[in-house]
Amino acid sequence: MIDLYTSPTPNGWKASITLEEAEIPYEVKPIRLDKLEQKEDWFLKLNPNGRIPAIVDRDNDNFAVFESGAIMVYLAEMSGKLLPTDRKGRSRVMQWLMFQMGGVGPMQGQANVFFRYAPEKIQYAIDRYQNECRRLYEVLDRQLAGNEWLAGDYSLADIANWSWVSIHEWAGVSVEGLDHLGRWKDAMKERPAVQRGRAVPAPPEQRDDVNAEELVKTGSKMLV
Ligand SMILES: N[C@@H](CCC(=O)N[C@@H](CS)C(=O)NCC(=O)O)C(=O)O
Repeated sequence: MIDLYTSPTPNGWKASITLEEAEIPYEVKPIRLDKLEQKEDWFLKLNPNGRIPAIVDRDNDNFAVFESGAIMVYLAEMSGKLLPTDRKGRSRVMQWLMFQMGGVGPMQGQANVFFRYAPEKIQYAIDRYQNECRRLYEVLDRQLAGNEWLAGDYSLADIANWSWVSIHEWAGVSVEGLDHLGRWKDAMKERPAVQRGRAVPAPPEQRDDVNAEELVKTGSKMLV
């Protein structure tokens, strides 16, 4: 049994969708980012970085894992799913997972900050992060032109990148003209496990902290 500490954000969905796809039993422990629960001492013992997601593997001496990419790999290895074991296959998935961790995630995160949360509108910063994000989406689109999934069979690579691409509008980044990305996005959305994982910690309509106004307030709070 895995305890998943999470919030309704792309990095959180990476973990919940992986759990769903890998069919690993888990219990959701919602973290209210707007209440800065992720900065409390008890949580910093699980994740010294003070961010979601984090997991605790109750059946492995309560072993705690932080960083969404590391969580995904831990869960894939635990289940034997979503990450091939041959060296080339594994490397292909890791390359596209790292592409998300080092590229799409940070760039789109900064696009969110400057486009949505920053108290001052700095056009240079907005353009820089939105353009870089669009460039990364174009890389994904080219990879998907000749491949059904990003790295061989359906894998962690698809879950990680999709979790961010799925909220491109919030970052103000267009996916216009990226037809292969669009086809892949739709295929991802059709997967029942993706739908279940995307609804964690709770479907948006059941929450009072995920409307646009509250998200901007929460995002602004995290900048201090
Ligand atoms: N590199 C980390 C990033 C985690 C992260 O930035 N999480 C955000 C939500 S998507 C968060 O917890 N923000 C709260 C804060 O900054 O205090 C990962 O991939 O797990």
